[in-house]
Amino acid sequence: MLRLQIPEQLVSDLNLAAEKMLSSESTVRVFSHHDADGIAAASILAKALAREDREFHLSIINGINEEITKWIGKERDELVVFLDMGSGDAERLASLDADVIVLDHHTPRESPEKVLEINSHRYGIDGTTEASGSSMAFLQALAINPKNSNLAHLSLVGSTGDRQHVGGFTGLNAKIARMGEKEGLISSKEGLNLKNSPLINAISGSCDPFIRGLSGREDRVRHLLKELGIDEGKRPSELDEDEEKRLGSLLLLRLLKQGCRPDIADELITMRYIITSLGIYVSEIADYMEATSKKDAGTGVALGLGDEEAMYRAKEMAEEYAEELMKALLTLEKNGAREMGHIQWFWSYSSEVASAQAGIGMQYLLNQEKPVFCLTELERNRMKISARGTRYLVSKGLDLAEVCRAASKFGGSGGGHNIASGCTIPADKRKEFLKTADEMVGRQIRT
Ligand SMILES: [Mn+2]
Repeated sequence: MLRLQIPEQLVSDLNLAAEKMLSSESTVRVFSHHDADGIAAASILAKALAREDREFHLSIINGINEEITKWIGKERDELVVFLDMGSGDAERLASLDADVIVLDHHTPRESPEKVLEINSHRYGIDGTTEASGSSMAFLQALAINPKNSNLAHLSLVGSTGDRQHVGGFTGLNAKIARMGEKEGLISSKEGLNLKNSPLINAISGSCDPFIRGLSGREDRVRHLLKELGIDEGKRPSELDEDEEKRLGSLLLLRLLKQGCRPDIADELITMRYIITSLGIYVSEIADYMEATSKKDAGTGVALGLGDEEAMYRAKEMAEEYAEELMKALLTLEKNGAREMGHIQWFWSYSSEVASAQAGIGMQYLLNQEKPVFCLTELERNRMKISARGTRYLVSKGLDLAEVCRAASKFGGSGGGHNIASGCTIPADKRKEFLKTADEMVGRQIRT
């Protein structure tokens, strides 16, 4: 813990939480968030508790709603831990008749006194860029037992799932990456931000970066590689320096030409972290986890715990998910988004890929001056909205968490980060919400 040089108050709060978990006479009830970060965080804490022979019961959930609080009441849980969520749910947490620990990195709001809320932001660590739910779970695991430092790679998987690796890990994440390298868990090397599969697949199957005219189009990629004189069967890691340079600069040029901001196009050459025991990129495991969060979160947790069979299943799910996402991105490439004064929006037909479609669309396909709102119809007259911006827009004042919280004015709820946020609203309030969002963003971004 000292090795990570984290604030003293944070250390003492983590120690207090560890003590509660280790001394609890009842089962530790753990809830974690339904995405790659949440699943990685859950795996980390599950492993740490199992190593201490602590009994725990884990569920992966979408958020803390009334159903969940009722459930906790019925179970008569005494000690409840929320991972990658909980900050901002003050009222619901206050109503619980249990000892509650929150390990989170989302923008905090007021929290009831009886809750031990360990949110990175409260200790001066930026939870949008420097720490994920998994980073917080990893710190907690270290407080439980320093031997858990050998879970550092899972922490990075979670942070990557929350896209905190973009531009290289910083702050707490960077410290954890160094710890992982020192322990020999991971190694890093700069390279092309593509999957390490044969180039023909790595480029045509690339959703992120989405390269206009190449992503989703095998024939054009084949043609391009032929022109460059590069063997389409080679993997990115097998390219010699000259080949990597030629291919890299060509792809970079294409990204800039399609309207990508330079800071995003630059991500094409990035630090690649490899999990040494598996020989697989951290980002690929994050993709596996993200896919399991949509299809079967239990497989994701099993993968995090080191189950080989789960790894195989998760890989299949990731391939299936990538196919669906590619289809959605090609549709967005073709149709674009509808623009209002300060925002843009589009419909997604798949709630499974909607948030990724919005995030990637924002970075690679859409107008860079306006955040995007992606709409998906849910059952029972509800609608899900995923809002995505860029670091550039945030630097100009954009705060999508504030915008999505406005959903409560329309009988919905929402929140998140300044750069990425989400909400659900009654479907018939769509126009009113978009109008409000447009006005709010207009006030936030003053040019
Ligand atoms: Mn998270």
